[in-house]
Amino acid sequence: ACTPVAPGAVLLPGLLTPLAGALAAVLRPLLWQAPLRHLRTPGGGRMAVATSNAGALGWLSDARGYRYASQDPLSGRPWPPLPALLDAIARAAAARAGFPGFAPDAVLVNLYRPGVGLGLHQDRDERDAAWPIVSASLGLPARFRLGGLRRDAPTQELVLQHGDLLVFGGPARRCFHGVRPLAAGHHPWAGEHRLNLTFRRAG
Ligand code: MD5
Ligand code: FE
Repeated sequence: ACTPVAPGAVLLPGLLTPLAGALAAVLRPLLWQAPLRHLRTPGGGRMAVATSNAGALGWLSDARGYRYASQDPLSGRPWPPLPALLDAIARAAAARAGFPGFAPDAVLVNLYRPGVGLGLHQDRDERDAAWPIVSASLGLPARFRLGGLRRDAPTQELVLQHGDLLVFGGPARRCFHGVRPLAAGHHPWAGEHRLNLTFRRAG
């Protein structure tokens, strides 16, 4: 199924479920090389979501602001390469949603625990917003909020489940969005966690 949830946003439900074991095998060494961490925000806070990256570029937040960088500030080394399996998943999802030729150069890994959410925001640190963002959800379900081009526009909610892929292109690429604080739960693949992978063409 290829379900449009808003103009430019396409849900591919459950597509990753059969790949969960293979995904665990590529994510484990990746997160060992570039561990999940709670970044500082420009306002002086600490992100509730823990993040890491793979690929030529990685998304960072610190006192200086938001940006993409080619090195992990924790190690001073390049981010781990984008595993071939992840690259293939992102390209296939984008193609199915109408974006052939998508070549991600960054995957941002987001780890949520019960009580942790992500406030409404836009993704605008990437060079060319003509490329979509591909989002993969694993582990505990999340109530995802999709709004409009203005922060005060009404939002719709959809539940993202383990294995779901969501492609944001076209008008949806610039929409405000967020994640409600996770409900407590246990997932056989992820324990008390939700893992979200967002594939981007950042540079
Ligand atoms: C998540 N992560 O579930 C989401 C999935 C982030 C983030 O929001 O910035 O890491 S990505 C959702 C997304 C990307 C681009 C556009 C839109 C949603 N949208 O228009 O709704 O952890
Ligand atoms: Fe976002």
